[in-house]
Amino acid sequence: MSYARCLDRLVAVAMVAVILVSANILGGCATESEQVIELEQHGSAGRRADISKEVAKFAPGWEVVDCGDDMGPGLRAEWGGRKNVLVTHPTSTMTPCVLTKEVDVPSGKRTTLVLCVSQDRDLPEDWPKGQDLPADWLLVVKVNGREVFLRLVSKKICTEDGWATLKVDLSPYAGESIKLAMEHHANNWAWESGFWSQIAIESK
Ligand SMILES: [Ca+2]
Repeated sequence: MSYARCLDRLVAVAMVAVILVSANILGGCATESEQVIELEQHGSAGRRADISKEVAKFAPGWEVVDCGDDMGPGLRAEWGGRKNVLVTHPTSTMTPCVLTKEVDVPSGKRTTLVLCVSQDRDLPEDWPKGQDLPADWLLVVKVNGREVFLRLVSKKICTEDGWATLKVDLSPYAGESIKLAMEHHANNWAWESGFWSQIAIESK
């Protein structure tokens, strides 16, 4: 959402929940429990954008529902120093954008969901100098409807290049056909765009 709209909405924001979360991460990101402050507001439902073709091109086999149309979601030829970047956005504070895929997890191998993600970093022209952009969004990964991973995607978890590599172990489901879902939730309804430079499932 735009800076002006964000300010308008932030005035109306009311805090409704504080969620303590912890998540297991393999790889180069922090593993400590995080406190995620979820701010909700009423009446913020937005319009949806159909980015199904872009998602199919970026990550074959994945489907998308409930992508909001704020901030121009879809594929960008280049963003954040990387080429071919997918942009998603929640529809509202209550309705995440969801990417899903049916996955046959092979037996006898270690299977991992590998994601490279980032958050908005485009400063508005009138943004106060020296003040960090409060850009973040909440990533939830579910297997067969059960939450197996949660992470607040923000500058804090990214490396110097501005990207975070997140890994979710799918080996416990070896030999099974699972429904994998990645939910992009809003957090604070401010700078909620999610950026994906990689969505991959690796079996070794
Ligand atoms: Ca946010």
